[in-house]
Amino acid sequence: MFDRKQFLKTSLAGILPLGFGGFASTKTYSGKKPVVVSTWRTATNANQAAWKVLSNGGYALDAVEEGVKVEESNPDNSTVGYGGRPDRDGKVTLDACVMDEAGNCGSVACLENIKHPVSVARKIMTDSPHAMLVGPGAKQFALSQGFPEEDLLTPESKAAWEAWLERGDYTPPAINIENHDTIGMLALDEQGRISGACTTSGAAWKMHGRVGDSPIIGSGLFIDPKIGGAVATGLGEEVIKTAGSHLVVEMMRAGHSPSEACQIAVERIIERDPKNKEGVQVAYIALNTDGAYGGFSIRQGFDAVITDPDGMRTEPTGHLF
Ligand code: SD4
Repeated sequence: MFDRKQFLKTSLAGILPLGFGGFASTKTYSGKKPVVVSTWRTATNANQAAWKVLSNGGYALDAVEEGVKVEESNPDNSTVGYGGRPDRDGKVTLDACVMDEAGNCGSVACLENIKHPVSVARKIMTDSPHAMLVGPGAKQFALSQGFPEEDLLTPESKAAWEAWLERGDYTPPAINIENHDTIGMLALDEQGRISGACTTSGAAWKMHGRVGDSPIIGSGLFIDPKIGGAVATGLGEEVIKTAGSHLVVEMMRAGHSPSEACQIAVERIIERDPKNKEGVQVAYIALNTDGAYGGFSIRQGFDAVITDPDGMRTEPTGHLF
């Protein structure tokens, strides 16, 4: 369960450093395995696809890839893959990454015309000497690996972009459940291997070439083989400025539960710039190598989908505001 009690105990402390558990805590936090956790309540189909892999004794990395691909293919998800909202020039540009149980990673940013950036990211990890490819070079690599070139701008996305052009207002909308469901996913398989994936079309109407946190290892996603993993969603610029997912994992290493660690990373965003109290949403989910999971968000409205041997459920996380 998300540590709501712990949150209530500590939320009144506002943004002061957290003392519970202590940095030298020897507490252990354990859950069940296999388990898959993903961002936003919209991710039930994705969780189901991941669970199919995990419940058959499959590999965590296969589970997260299969899981997030469901949303990459879903034209109704306007923030991921096919059907993702374009940038201000009308181009759909995608960001994604993966990390495995050994801390290997692959990442792709500003990729156009390829429906499954998460699979391109995995190929970069396994079949290239690099960790990250961007833009035309990433596309060239994807095509060389046999990924088909596709138009990802759906008629709905095109219409939404055209309506936005009429307004011509460049203020990025506050990211929350009403307008955002980037998918981040963490899985621990039966053999105890932990992996993660994150994939998004980023902020709608962004400047062409804008890259968010989602493909940045340590910001949008981080896995430490011995500790666990974390993944972020929300306003990527703020996640990047605080290297959020890495911070969450390091706080788990320091002895905090997954929810406590996520809360610390959320509070860091407000500490760094108190103006982020107004309108900014960032949320983290975390999973440790014992199967304990948790999450925390700046504001209300964020939740996560969890599937483990007890079944699938959606749980809201603690939040600051
Ligand atoms: C980004 N973090 O590109 C992503 C957006 C997001 O739900 O998570 N949306 O900034």
